[in-house]
Amino acid sequence: MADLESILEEKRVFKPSAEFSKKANWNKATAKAMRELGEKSPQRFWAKMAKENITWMKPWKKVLDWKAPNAKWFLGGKLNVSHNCLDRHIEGEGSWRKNKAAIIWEGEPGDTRTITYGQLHREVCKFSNVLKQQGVKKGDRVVLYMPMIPELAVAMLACTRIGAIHSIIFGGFSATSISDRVNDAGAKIIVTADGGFRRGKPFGLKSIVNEALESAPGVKRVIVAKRTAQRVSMQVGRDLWWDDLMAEASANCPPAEMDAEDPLFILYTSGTTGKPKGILHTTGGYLTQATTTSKYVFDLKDDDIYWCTADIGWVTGHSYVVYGILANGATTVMYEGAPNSPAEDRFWDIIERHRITIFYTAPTAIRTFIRWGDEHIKKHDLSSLRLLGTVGEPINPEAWTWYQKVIGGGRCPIVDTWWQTETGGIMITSLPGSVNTKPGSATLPFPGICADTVNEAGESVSGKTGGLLVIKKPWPGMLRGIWGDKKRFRETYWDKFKKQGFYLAGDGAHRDRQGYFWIMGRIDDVMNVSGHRIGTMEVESALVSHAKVAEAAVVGRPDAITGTAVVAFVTLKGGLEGDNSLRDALRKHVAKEIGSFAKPADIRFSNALPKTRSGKIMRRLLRNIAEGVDVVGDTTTLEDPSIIAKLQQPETR
Ligand code: 7RM
Repeated sequence: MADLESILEEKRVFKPSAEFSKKANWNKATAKAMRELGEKSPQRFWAKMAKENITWMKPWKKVLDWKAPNAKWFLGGKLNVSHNCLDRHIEGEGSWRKNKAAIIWEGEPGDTRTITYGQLHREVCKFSNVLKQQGVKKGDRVVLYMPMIPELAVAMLACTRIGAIHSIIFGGFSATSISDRVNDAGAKIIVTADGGFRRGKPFGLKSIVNEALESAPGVKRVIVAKRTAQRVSMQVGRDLWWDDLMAEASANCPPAEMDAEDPLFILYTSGTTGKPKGILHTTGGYLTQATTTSKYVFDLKDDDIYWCTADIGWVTGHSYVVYGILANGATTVMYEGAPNSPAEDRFWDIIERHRITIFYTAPTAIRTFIRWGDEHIKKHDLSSLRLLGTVGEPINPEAWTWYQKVIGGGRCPIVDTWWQTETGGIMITSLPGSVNTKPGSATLPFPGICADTVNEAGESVSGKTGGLLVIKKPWPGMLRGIWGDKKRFRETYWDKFKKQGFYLAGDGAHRDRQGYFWIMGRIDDVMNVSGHRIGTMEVESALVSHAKVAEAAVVGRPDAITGTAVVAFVTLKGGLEGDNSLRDALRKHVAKEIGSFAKPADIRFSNALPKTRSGKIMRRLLRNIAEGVDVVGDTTTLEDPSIIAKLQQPETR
């Protein structure tokens, strides 16, 4: 890697080494050819990828059917996701992978399991039969609420094997969040575990499911995997143990022949209202994009040991812990717990012991490692690493260069990957063997992806001011809708540029003279806290559901570690006074309603909020106040301008 230019940080350019380029799955010449093909004809590019990277039971008849906002990819094509992730690696040409590690799992207490492709196939077939026995049919929704244990991957793959639609709920979500999602999806079955381990302690999951099910009467079955051996209460006739069911299950379960456009999974994500959106993905297009991007962005080779630190409960875990990686026949590492358990060097210890070659994590984690200090890293041999990746939020150039130097030893290319739950797979990224990188830029669209920055009129813009990030042409992994809400799907993503048929990503970005993308963050009322999307409205609804709260306004404030910190302005019901114990109670309440990760860092009480005469809260002003900077811009529309000064007073803190 050569540091070509310096002085101005933004101007630094890092070139992939000749050696890396030569061996890369796409070298400079192929990458160039693929980029050209993708520009000339995205359909031809993706058809080529679908043919080369996916095993189809029946070929498709037509690549794309596009009537904005509805896309169908690979029409008439038949395939099965678990067949692509498992069967094709243990039979025929790929059969040598039967005894290759599919998953290397490490529990937080230090226990490890290595599961070969042959073993994973057998477990998945058995659990497919368990699901069938419990009455699960093609198209049924199965909710998975589990810790980071191999059973989660087994359950996902089993769903795909029989054509059931999984909806994974991250293990940090509360009972209320579970029942909302279960009811929205109309799920009749939940797969969970007794609990998991985090920071040296067991936490409960089944107990939270029990609470959730009081408000989700549609659920008739709960399957419980054993992880912590803590005592749990099981409801007779409804709840069954994973191990008991697996002991009886046959290991013979042929994969169902699924249509390319059959639903594959739903994943709930935050939007600008209090109600999360069930993002729907389908089979053929999603798998094509997840598999293709895994192969060329992470440059996956058969001898790689790849580790993505994301929880499977987020989209990154779906696409880049499980589907995209296993479809390539690669070895994926799964870690159950926290990065500082038992000590701050846990990740580096894992990398050293498992000889990890590719490491994919989030900027918020990188900033945390910087704060913890380099001494934890120096203790370990990280020379096995050859490629690094980031995802989830913009990475500041200082964190990027630290990552490049201290973790990558100056020798590993960094792929900064921009994408969303909605896009299914990576959209803007460097290709490690062919794209020069600049710290802080996600660089260029992946071949076959037509991304741009535009003004309000939908015209391309370049230069520092930037514009709205849009995707101008359909792509295979794109969401096919919001579960049960066609109107919201159109309104959220498509109405803004209806005439042009562009997808509105909800991010601002600018492009530099080389066409590199610099993502500037969300333009809507969605906060990005540690790479997790949380709607301001979601937190507000949670706060207002507390008996003492009259009104709440939530904004994000830049934070050195988490990217954004949640700041809540709260007005209390008649005559009540706010104090620290109420702050605590409200934080706990938000944790209960949504999950710990959504807890406000800062709660400020006030007897009024800044509103326009029409009653709209002026968040722009609250953002200034939360940041402790002067309130700038127009305040003439405020109903009561004296509120600003009151909110700035220290006693409201
Ligand atoms: C994969 C994921 C999506 C939002 C997205 C952005 C932000 C993600 C990057 C990024 C700058 C990146 N899905 N984002 N990756 N911003 N550079 N490389 O995170 O649905 O949970 O979030 O995350 O704002 O719109 S997500």
